[in-house]
Amino acid sequence: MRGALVLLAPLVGAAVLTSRSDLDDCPGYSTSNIQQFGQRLTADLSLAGDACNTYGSDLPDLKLLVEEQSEHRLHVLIYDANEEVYQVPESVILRPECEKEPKESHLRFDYEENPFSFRVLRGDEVLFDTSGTNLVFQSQYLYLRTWLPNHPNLYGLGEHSDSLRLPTTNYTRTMWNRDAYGIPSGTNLYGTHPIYIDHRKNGTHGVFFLNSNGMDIKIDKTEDGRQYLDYNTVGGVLDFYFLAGPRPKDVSVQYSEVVGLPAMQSYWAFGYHNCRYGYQDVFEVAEVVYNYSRAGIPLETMWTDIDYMDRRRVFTLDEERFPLDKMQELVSHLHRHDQHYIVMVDPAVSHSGKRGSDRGVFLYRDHEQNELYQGAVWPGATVYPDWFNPDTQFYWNEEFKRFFSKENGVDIDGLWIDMNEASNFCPYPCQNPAEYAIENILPPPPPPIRSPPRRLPGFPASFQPGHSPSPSIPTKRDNLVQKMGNIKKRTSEKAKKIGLADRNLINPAYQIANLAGSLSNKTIDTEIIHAGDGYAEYDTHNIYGTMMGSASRKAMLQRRPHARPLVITRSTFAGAGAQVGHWLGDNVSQWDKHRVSIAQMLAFASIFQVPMVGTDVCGFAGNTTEELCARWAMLGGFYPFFRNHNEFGSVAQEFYRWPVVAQAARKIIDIRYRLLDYLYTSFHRQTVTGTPFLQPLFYVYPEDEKTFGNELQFFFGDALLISPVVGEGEDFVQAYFPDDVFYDWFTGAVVPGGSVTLRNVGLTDIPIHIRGGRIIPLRVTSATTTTELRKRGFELLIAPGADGRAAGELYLDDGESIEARAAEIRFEFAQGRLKVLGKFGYHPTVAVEAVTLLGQGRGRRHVTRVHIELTGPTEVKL
Ligand code: MIG
Repeated sequence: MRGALVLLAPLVGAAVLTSRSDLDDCPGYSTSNIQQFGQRLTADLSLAGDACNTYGSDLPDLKLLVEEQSEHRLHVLIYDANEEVYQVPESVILRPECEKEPKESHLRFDYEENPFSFRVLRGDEVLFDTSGTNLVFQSQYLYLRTWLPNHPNLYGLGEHSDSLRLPTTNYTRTMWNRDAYGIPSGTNLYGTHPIYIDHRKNGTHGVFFLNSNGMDIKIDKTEDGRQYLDYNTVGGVLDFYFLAGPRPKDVSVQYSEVVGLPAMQSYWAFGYHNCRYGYQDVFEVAEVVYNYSRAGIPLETMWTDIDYMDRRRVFTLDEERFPLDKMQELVSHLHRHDQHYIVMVDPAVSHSGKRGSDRGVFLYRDHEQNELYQGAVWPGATVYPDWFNPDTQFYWNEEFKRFFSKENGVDIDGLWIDMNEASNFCPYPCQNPAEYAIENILPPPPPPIRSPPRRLPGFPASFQPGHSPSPSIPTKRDNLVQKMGNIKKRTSEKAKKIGLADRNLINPAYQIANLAGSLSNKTIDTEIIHAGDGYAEYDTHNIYGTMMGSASRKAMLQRRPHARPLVITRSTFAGAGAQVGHWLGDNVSQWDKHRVSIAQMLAFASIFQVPMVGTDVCGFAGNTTEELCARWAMLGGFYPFFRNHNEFGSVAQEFYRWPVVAQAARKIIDIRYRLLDYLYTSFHRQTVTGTPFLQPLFYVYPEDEKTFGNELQFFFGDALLISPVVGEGEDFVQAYFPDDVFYDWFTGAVVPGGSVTLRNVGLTDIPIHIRGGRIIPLRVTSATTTTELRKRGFELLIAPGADGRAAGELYLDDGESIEARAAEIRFEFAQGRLKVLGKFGYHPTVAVEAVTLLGQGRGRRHVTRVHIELTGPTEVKL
């Protein structure tokens, strides 16, 4: 019978194969040698009967390790006794330590010995319960099921474009990073974040499954109506972190203690960014910069896509369209105007264009034969850096140093990395990537350079019509890159946790529901073995993008050692936020993608600890419309990462293209910039405490059931409730206001609690409400750049709560240094008195110039002119 199942595997597909009955025959494990000392329990688990070998061979001997790591974190690890099975390397996720003397744990581990099953409880409440199902631990398949209460409120398990609160029947979340053009719902997208939070009225908890193998997490009910969630993964070990909560934001903080706190960003990074794929030449890029300034829309950062590259090869310039001298003039123009510049880098390096001496740092198909692995992407046949090779960082640093050199290269301020799932256009088995590229990828020769350039006042003469192009300085291909060290031989005989031998690394019997088909299709072959310890791509595919992110962050750091690097990546794994920000990939210029961006942003910022996040404003694929682009501009003003980006060939959508969109953009950038220190302060708090600064409503009102399914409104910082218009042709919002005091941002009016229809929301409007009890630091006026903005004085907006009190914070530093001197100021308001407290390690050049007090009556707002220096504690009577 079982043999038949294995034979059927490739034909039937994953969905049918995991029916319980197939696994019911598996014997489970029996427990022995149980030892408990202090906060730690260990035991041996032995296969309790005949192997069922469903999708590989059952491992006879396992070990159990349970640690109460802190009062709110329980670690449960089930691994192979020989420690051969792959585990996510510590270099990617440094494991948290146990607290030396933890307080008594809020979580309790409870288990059955034979067959082994376990439960995790908080008080009397069962949070996780594997009883009645036998866990399966095979060479290429692991299975574990937990029972859940009916109608659970589950969130997380990204990256996906489904509802924020996950469906609970017939739902599969597949984790296998994929170049997911169009971000279809119900499919695996670019990143892997196997954490869910389970929100119940009497408390919230989180479950993080630390595993990077391909997996299906299934949420469904049994035939007799029992709710479950199960894990089906093709490798790795069963490594769980249970996070006790009890509030949603506690779970987020506790998760940050496992995967790391997110990276702080520079002040300018929160400015407005413009990008598009398909700018033809450096003149067109300059023209866009010019048009923004002419339209009076503050442009903080200009971006360039792969268009700048010579035949789309990384670390090269198209010498005709993006010659170095012009690129340098463009960058200095931007810098002189306090603007910034970012370009894209892809991981895949052109096979023919690569530097000969650095071959050692790419992936090999066959180390012995010295044969490189090749795929096919934009530049044709390509090779891929092997981030496990210790020399790769050196290579990457040198490429960055040379190509992005301030003196001789393109002096970028931030970095955009793409295609790092990794993407490979050539389907498996990619026999002849070069031929595939010629037939399917390589574009026809591009049109001649567009001339003459347009008149661009403010740009150097060489950008103006009538100027004859000077011969460009060729990009040097010199011998900066030293001979790379010889590739290290695979040393898996000694190293542990690298991966079992003798597996089918291409077609495991259990097929996850990867939309791209087999594991290796449209990516790097999963049988490729990495340098160094010899990890298989089969196990490490989902961390490729994150490893590129951290290598790129380091490479940016060695160019500018003191500045916080802005690295925006497409592919992420759990914990990536400590190094990078994320844009949500190739969305579509459609209303449903505009709408789902809210849930996607919240999942990344609030749950996954990747708070520097945003989706392509106005939409990437397809053609946007004036209405959609205006609405998206207003919503994008509240994305932490605010960037307009568009696909090659789609109608132009820079904010100045339509009068209404331009007006919307000016208005929302004005509001965002006045709020920029509030954003910066809230974001900073997340980077030091893990407290999410963007929050779904249930994070703030965890007891209000009406908030649990709300995914269209959100808190921006803990004081502002944003309620965007989400439908085409609509000028209203069906909003919900929890039982609290909320003031209208524009009028100061108090809104009643409950479900409210907000009407007459024009294309240049977005409802913003201030939560009572908070003080928001504002700049008195906005500015055209964030550098200018920092010269504006402050205004404190006081929104008293029902008790008449309010409090707020302001974090200040130089805006870019990694080790910055800082001020952490707290404002407290009660009975007409404002106190300024805190640490004053950084002195801004400006003071608080105004205080606005919102009243409880309709539209009451009282402005007092003041002069409060933010250099030490003080108290003011208003
Ligand atoms: O195969 O660089 O998601 O933002 O414009 C497409 C071109 C490659 C995908 C990215 C998109 C970018 C595009 N890239």
